This record gives sequence, C-alpha cells and structure tokens, in this order.
Amino acid sequence: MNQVWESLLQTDVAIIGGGPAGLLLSQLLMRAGIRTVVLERKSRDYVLSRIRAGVLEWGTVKLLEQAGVDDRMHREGKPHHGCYLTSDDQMIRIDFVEACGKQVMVYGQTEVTRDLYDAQAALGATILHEVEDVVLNDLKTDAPFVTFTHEGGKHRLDCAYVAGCDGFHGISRPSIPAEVRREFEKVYPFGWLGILSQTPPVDDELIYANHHRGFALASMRNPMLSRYYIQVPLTDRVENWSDEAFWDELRRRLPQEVADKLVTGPSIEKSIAPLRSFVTEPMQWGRLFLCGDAAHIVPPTGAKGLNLAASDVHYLSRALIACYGEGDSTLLARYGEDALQRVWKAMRFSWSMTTMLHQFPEQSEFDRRMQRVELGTLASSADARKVLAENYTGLPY
Ligand code: RFL
Ligand code: PHB
Repeated sequence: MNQVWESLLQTDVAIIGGGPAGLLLSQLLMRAGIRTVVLERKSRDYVLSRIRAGVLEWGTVKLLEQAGVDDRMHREGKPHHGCYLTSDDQMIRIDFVEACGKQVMVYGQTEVTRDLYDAQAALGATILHEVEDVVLNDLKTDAPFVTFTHEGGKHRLDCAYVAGCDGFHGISRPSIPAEVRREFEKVYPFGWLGILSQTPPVDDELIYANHHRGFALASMRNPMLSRYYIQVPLTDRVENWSDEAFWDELRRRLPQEVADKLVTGPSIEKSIAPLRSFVTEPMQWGRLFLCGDAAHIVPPTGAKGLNLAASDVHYLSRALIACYGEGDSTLLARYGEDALQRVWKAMRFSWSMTTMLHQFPEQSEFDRRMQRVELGTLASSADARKVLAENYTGLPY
C-alpha cells in the first residue's frame, strides 16, 4: 500500500538536528543560494535552555563572521589572551598571544545558537521543531529522502544530500550500516558537576585546576555570570549536591589566592555531564554527511566540542558550495577525510588535557608525579606552552 503523506517537501540539503552544527550549516548554505530544511526533535526553547560550551576558537569566530552572525558576539563576547593551569597552589599562566599569536573568544554556545536562530529567521529558513520518527532513506542513491512525523502527520522530504547534525544520540550515525562503521571510544571514570550563577567570575581568565581532591574549572559567560565545574564520581547525583557543598568543594580545589576572591550565590543551573572520547569512521556514507557530536565527542577539558562541530561545518559547507557553484564534487568526496584529520588532533589534545588535570580512581603515586612533571614543564618551557596554546586556540583548518 502506498503511504499517504501529509506533505511532500523538496530541498537541496536536508539537515537533521537544529543545534549549532545544523543551524550554522544551514546559514552558510542559504547565504550561498543552496536550499535547506532543518528538522529538530526538540522545541526552540529547549534547545536554547541547554548550557554548554563557553570558549570559541578564533577559526570559529571567523566562520561566524562569514555566516553573518557576529554582531552580538563582537559586542558582548570577550576575547581572552590566556588562561591558567594550576597544580595545587601553583599557578601557570599560558599566554596565548605571546606563545602563538592567537586568542579565543568567551561567548556561550546558548548565545551562538540564539544568534543563528535569529539570522535563520531573517533569511526565511525552514526549521521544523518537535519532529519525531526521522528516518533516512535511499542514502546510497542520488535521490535520498527523509520521512518524519510533525504535528501529528507523516511527511516526506526529498533532497540531494543529508547532513547528520543530530548530536551523539541522533539517528544519523546509526543510519550507516554497522558493518561499515568503526567506532573508537574511551569513557572516563568521572563526570563534571557544573553550575551557573549570577556572580562575578573569580578571575578575568579561565582557571583549569589540578588538585589532589579532583579537577576544577573556573569559567564565565559575562561580568555577572559565572560557570564553574568540579570533577565528581559518576555515581554522584546532582540532587545530592547543595549549592553550599559545591562552593565549599570548589574553594578547596582552587589555589588559596583564588579561593579567597570567590564570590558565591545561588545556582541558576546545575547538572552533571559524563566525559568521553568517541570517534566514528567514516563520516560520510553515500549521500549522508555527519557533522559535530553526531560523529565525535570530546571530553570538555580542551573546550573543543563546539569548535570541532564548527570545523566540520566549514569543510562540509565549502564542499557543498563548490558542488553547487562550480559542479566540482572533489571536496565533497573527501569531506570525511579532511574533517577526520582535524578531529583526531583535537581528540588527542582533549584526552591529554583530561589526563593531565584529573584524578583517576586507580591513579598511583607514579601517575601523580607524571602529572606534576607535565605541569612543571609547562611552567618552565615556552615551547611546551606554545604547543598547548596552538591546540587550545585552534589548529588551522
Ligand atoms: P548538539 O548541540 O547535540 O545538537 C544536536 C541537535 O540534534 C537534535 N536531535 C535530533 N533532531 C532530529 N531528529 C533526531 N532524531 C534528533 N536527535 C537529536 C538535538 O535535539 C539537538 O538539538 O550537537 P552539535 O550541533 O554537533 O553541537 C555540538 C556541541 O553542542 C558540543 O560539542 C559542545 O557543547 C561540547 N562542549 C564544549 N564545546 C566547546 O567547543 N567548548 C566548550 O567549552 C565546551 N564545553 C561542552 C562543554 C559540552 C558540555 N556538555 C553538557 C556535554 C561543556 C559541557 C558541560
Ligand atoms: C564553559 O565555560 O562551559 C567551559 C569552558 C572551558 C571548557 C569547558 C567548558 O574547557
């Protein structure tokens, strides 16, 4: 029996997922005259309530400029020229500008996403929210289509390409047959408990703290909004962490001179995130191209997740624009290879920052010494700081 569709839609690129990867891709493609439809499982308010990344590499800043979504970022975001790593009470400053001539931008993912929604609305983009039962069909043909449920009806979207931007738990990655996929994974035996509070940040720069009680991070969103994290066992429950207990533990893990300056207040968001490293290969299969967390996950210690999503979008938008503009599909054919080269380097950096800064349950005194020597090398060697700064501020595309 033939399926009766509520609607038959048509586009050039069907984009699954309206997070930062999907929205940025849609924005860059639409500005180049390529049609898109974005299908998002959640409501817009839900997507905008997720508190995630805070640090943008300069390459991400440039890409947002290229997409025409940089006005508010340049007004309200704050360029950072360095950060601190600490080892108990010792503070090591990494001066990005001195080490490698680059900087990062502190501007929250929530704000990037909001700016992208506004810019997409101005272009008249088609973004369907609260879609369910998304299925990708005929990906190995040159006429793939996507089926989904929206507002109670079944719909069909015909397209030339599908961009899988639906995050780690999406349906795009599993649409590549299991026998084709290779997955590489490392799960860390701890999580990050994070809080957001309307208090002035404890310092002008980010502080990544290695402490014998566990890792801590002091970050921020703006002069009156702070973001702090502490390493916790995976068995901990967020409801068992009172604000007071969080502040007490954070204070213990920061160097004394920093802890003394900490201003505390009620949390306005509190959550625990697990840490993992994950890569899937290939990142393309037939007409499907994976982007962002759909293809890879990094532990947040290197501030790379959102930035990797942006670099994937750079490679994919460039390839699709060459395909539609000049009829040249060379870049599209090697999208996955180009993206993965950079993905693996960011994997290594995120893993090494995580290993250097956290306490592991089975860690021996030997392992602790290794961490201390590594941090000591950063304190004494300009070359070591250069390598860290180059990776943190973002390797070239
Ligand atoms: P997202 O943001 O997960 O968006 C995917 C979207 O797809 C939708 N979706 C579906 N839509 C339709 N059909 C389906 N079947 C669907 N399944 C899912 C989802 O609802 C969602 O809206 O992935 P994207 O776009 O690839 O973006 C990736 C980033 O969100 C992520 O890498 C970063 O947030 C990671 N991250 C950080 N990255 C940085 O670059 N710098 C940081 O400082 C940083 N800090 C962090 C982080 C992530 C964290 N958590 C909570 C995981 C700090 C934390 C605590
Ligand atoms: C954040 O502000 O949420 C943040 C900053 C740096 C990281 C991870 C998270 O490495």
